[in-house]
Amino acid sequence: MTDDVRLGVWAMLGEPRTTAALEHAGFDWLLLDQQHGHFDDAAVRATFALRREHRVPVLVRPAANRADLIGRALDAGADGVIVPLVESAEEAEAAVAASRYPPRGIRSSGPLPGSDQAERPFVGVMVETAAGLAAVDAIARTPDLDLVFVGPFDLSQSLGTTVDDLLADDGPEAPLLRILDACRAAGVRAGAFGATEPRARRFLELGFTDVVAALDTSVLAAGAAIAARVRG
Ligand code: 3PY
Ligand code: MG
Repeated sequence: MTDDVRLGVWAMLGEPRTTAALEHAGFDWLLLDQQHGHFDDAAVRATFALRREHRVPVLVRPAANRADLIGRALDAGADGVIVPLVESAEEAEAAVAASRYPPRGIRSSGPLPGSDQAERPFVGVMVETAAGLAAVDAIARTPDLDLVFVGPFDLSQSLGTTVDDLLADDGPEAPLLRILDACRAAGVRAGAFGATEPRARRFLELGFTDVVAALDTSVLAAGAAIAARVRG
């Protein structure tokens, strides 16, 4: 595994204390999910309020590609965002602009302490539809974009296949290889939602670097396996 690999853990439960503990669990980054996870704004703020050491970047996935939602996540203290369902270069540019203060972007400045923490937050956009895939070269070239991130559940659904068939495909037209090529050509990072160990390994094998290796729920389930082992 190269030094450039950054393994993430994806928090869905909306549980500030459990989530804050994950910052110390050995992953390289942590994400709070406001799209499909149980993180409302209060849970996001409570999680950041519990943060003491800033060991690893903590990102937020807002519920949608909207400047108000992205601004609120950054004001709460996020080190960056991964924005869902981006389908064009214009939508990618909107996500970057929402994350930057003028003159580069349109982010509004709030007076509360902490809201100006990340001057240059990390910005990832999710390619997870057939339309996003068709536009991936232009999306990846968006100025100041850091990451293109694959959502394999939505992408496989949109392409009429399954997650495992999408992951197994390494033919000349393979969607995941197309996304990797676009990222390499543009010089941005390539990430993906692996979430289980075999899928995370497969994404790494294909060449993705910013791979989600576990969910908060799977971390808990792995700990629960101790009961079975102790019982013998
Ligand atoms: C997807 O796979 O579509 C995701 O967004 C993962 O949460
Ligand atoms: Mg998705």
